[in-house]
Amino acid sequence: MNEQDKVGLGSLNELELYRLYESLYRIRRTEEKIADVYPTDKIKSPVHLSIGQEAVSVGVCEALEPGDYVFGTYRGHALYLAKGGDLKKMIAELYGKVTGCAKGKGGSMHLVDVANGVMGTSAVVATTIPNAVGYALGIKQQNRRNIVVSFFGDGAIEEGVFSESINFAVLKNLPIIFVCENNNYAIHSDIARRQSISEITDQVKPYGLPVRKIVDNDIFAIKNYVHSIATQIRQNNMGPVFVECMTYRWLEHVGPGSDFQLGYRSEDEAKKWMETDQLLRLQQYIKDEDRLQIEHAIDEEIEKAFEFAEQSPFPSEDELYTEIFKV
Ligand SMILES: Cc1ncc(C[n+]2csc(CCOP(=O)(O)OP(=O)(O)O)c2C)c(N)n1
Ligand SMILES: [Mg+2]
Repeated sequence: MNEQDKVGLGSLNELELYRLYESLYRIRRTEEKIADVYPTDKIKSPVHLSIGQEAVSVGVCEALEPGDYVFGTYRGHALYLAKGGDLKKMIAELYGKVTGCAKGKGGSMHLVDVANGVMGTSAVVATTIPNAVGYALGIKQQNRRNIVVSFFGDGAIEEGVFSESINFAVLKNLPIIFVCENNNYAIHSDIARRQSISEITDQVKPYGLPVRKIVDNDIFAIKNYVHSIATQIRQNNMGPVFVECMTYRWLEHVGPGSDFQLGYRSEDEAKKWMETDQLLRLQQYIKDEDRLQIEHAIDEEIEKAFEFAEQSPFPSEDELYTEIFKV
């Protein structure tokens, strides 16, 4: 066991460790199955896969309480599942079926499971950041002890609404954690080509909140840090916090394949990050017998979710004009 693992594992009990593994495994296998099925055209929306990045959603969500809330992005399968979102409803949503979590009207980029605190994901970069801040304001006004986590990519900090939202959250001392999943790219653009100050924490610090950068996709560091700040926020002695999690997308920006042929990044760069695979890292700490049992149960859960989606009907015509907002 290396030093980093000794420190990280030191604060986790066996149940917590197993939960991390289960969640990582569920997300990885679900997305691999999505990638397999995608070419059949049964999945009716574009898919932005998180393979390689799962540790961020899992590390954060395992540090939260069931009554906490998350808001995310179009790369949202991992977050939805990590927060306990219903797997069957997610797959049905991807298939465009009426049993989907958004009645088949939103697809992969618009996942929601309010009962489990997944408040929504959106195709438009940075749009759920102000939603999350507004929700945190509501919680504070109601004197509730829950917290909100806003997830977004490194590209989202380039939207004006990010600055407005973070400023307001600090000003009002809101119970929110901003989690930036920094995979170094916005579609095919490297952050070094987009930003004069490429250290995101240096850009965010002047807003007047604690900032922390966590390197290497380190799931133990993410969980332990988020748990400690969530506790402090709940005790009402800390306002917003910004956490930057360094991670890496293994597959293409959108779709199930790889994209090294495009030339904007190298396979060698990806290989280095693949060595930080948190699923493999955790495997060494789970007894083989237990691991096989966990994996078997989750494989079955995933099969059933795809069967459910296959067998569900598409929305009927009556659904065309429901859930429509008119100004
Ligand atoms: C407001 C807006 N501008 C541009 C786009 C096109 N777009 C889709 S994804 C993306 C990159 C975002 O990168 P990042 O926030 O780092 O997320 P990642 O895809 O890396 O997870 C862009 C520019 C969009 N969807 N919304
Ligand atoms: Mg990115």
